[in-house]
Amino acid sequence: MAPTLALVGATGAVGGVMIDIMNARESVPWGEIRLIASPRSAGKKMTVRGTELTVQALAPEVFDGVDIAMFDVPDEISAEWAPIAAARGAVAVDNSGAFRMDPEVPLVVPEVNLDQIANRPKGIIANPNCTTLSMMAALGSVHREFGLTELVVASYQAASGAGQEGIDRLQAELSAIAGKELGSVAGDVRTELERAGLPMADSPFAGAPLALNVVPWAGSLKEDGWASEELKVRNESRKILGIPELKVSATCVRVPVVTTHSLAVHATFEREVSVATAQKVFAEQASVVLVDDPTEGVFPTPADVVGGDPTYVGRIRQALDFPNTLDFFVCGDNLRKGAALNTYEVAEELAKTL
Ligand code: 2RA
Repeated sequence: MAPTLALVGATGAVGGVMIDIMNARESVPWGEIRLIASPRSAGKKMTVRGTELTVQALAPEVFDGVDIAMFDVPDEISAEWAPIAAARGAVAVDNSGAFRMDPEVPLVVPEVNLDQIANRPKGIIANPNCTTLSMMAALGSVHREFGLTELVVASYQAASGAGQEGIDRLQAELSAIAGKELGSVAGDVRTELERAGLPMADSPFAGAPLALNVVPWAGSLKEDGWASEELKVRNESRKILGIPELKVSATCVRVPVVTTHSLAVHATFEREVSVATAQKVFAEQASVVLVDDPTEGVFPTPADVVGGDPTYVGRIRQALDFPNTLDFFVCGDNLRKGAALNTYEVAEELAKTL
């Protein structure tokens, strides 16, 4: 019998992208699809693949008969409800941070460690943070070829990583400064935004303007001055790639882009590298698109790739002063492969095994 799928958090931003992804698929492996959300959204009607479905309130019984439950909800909701779904017989594929570093929960990117979906003693599979995910398909492919040993990355993270609030804030800031000659005097953007009724204290971007600016902070403060996003890149990369001792250093930066995270990657390998081989490896990886022609000024940018499923890779160079090291730039839609799409791909792969 075709498996039953539940989408928990159906009415949220990532839930909406998930429904778009299912609607765009040529075919899906599901029999019944259940949409689940908080009691506040229960009763809402949403159309999935031409059928109008009624959103059900989150409750233990809604998981009865469910084979796979995708969770796109805040950490605390996943922490409570993914185990309930698993206890009722579903495999939970969770897009929150609640289980990512749990040693009994695999952290899966299908292009890199699909085999791990079978290793799920808690009945839960985790989806990585969008910053890690945005580079992982590309990084995994060159790791297989050359053997990764060290990773230094700088992220250029979009406002939508901070949710709808982040998008709204960036749009409001851009509207408030439109047409004004700002950016040549220290503090003028901040002053103009405050004057326009956008106090920095209300911003999700660490109290700094995002318009006409870059903000070297994403996430919450952790020990020794690290931001949570930076530690996620380190810990999750190690777990996904299966290299517990991988040397990683990340600096996470927010940029005035609505959607699509980018990363500048400096990756060192065991074996000798070449740009030509790296380009071939990227080009052969199904979910990676090579956009790399320096002679023509061709490289990926968020504005050109947003809304796409693949990871886009360009600016591939052999580091001049570091042996066995490649520098490259990746862009990936943080709401698609970075969140909804990866979760859905894991669910589809699971469906083949049930
Ligand atoms: C961000 N990676 O961009 C986070 C979202 N999970 O803020």
